[in-house]
Amino acid sequence: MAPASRSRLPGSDELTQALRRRDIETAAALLATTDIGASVDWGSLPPWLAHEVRQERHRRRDLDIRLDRHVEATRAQIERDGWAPWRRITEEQVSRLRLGVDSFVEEADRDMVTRAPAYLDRNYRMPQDGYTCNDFLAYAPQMLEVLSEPALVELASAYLGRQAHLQRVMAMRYLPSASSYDHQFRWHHDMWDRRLKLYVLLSDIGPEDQPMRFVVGSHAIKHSLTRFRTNRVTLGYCRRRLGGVQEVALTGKAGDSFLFDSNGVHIATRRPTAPQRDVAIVEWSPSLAWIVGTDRDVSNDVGRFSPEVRTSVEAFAHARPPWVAGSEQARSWAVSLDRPDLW
Ligand SMILES: O=C(O)CCC(=O)C(=O)O
Repeated sequence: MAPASRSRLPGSDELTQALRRRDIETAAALLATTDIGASVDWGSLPPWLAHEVRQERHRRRDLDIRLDRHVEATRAQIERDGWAPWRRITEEQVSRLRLGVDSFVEEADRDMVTRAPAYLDRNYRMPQDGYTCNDFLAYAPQMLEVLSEPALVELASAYLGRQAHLQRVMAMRYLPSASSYDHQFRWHHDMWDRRLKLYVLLSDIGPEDQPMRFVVGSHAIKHSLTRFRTNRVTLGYCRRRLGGVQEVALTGKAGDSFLFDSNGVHIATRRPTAPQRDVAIVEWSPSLAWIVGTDRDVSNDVGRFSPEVRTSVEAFAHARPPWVAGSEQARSWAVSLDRPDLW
């Protein structure tokens, strides 16, 4: 008996035709309807093609939200440049959040968990002289005030063109260090396609300190599957794809904040003589894949939010974080690559 053809394309006739023509835009539009999505045999698609459809799907705009004029200007700047400044948080918020950073760092030091940047631990110390917390709400409940600001949540959904889902609330402390060889300390994108991040400075960060730098306009690059998986990006690659490179450093006073699309190419600068640097980061995804969640019970708080904000937090509030034993998320952060139902 002849072996089954490996190139057989799945799903509805229309979708099959679109994929044969490599008309990814049409394929993605068709995939937006659940019926087709549910009947597609994704296993038989070549991975590079599935990747392209997924990228297209992530960029589809299903929502049209009218924003206040100032917020719309911020959205338009992110659309154009990949980043924009956002509002300052108060000094009181800064001091409370810094206490949250102190307490997760203390715990990471006590637990002596040292890892390369990872996704499956609640918090850990990095060999690169720094600390990461993947559940900053557990240490700083005040982050709820920051991430539930209605204008911010509306902006996130408007920018993503789909319902924004809160995905992860993080904090990082970097000590002075020359270590800059890998992970977020080299040029990278976040391997997530279109996603919005709020980046809040919790210490003053000047251009000569350890700021994050971002390649303006690089959020628009659609990386090939190989590039996406290996995440080896360089300024030369950005230059080739964009025709030039303009970098911006996210510097400012403690309390300043920024928004950026994490598909954009960025890097954490390290300097051996710079002061310790603290930031908090909030991620919103257009997809329900890999919603990290929190150990904190936020159900009462969520009940008080406006309906729009509540919708953005709901999946997060109910998710079982990957560091919890038996969590279905423990497998991998890259879950959305092979979960078309979650694109
Ligand atoms: O900590 C930084 O400055 C960079 C953070 C980063 O690379 C990221 O959020 O993906």
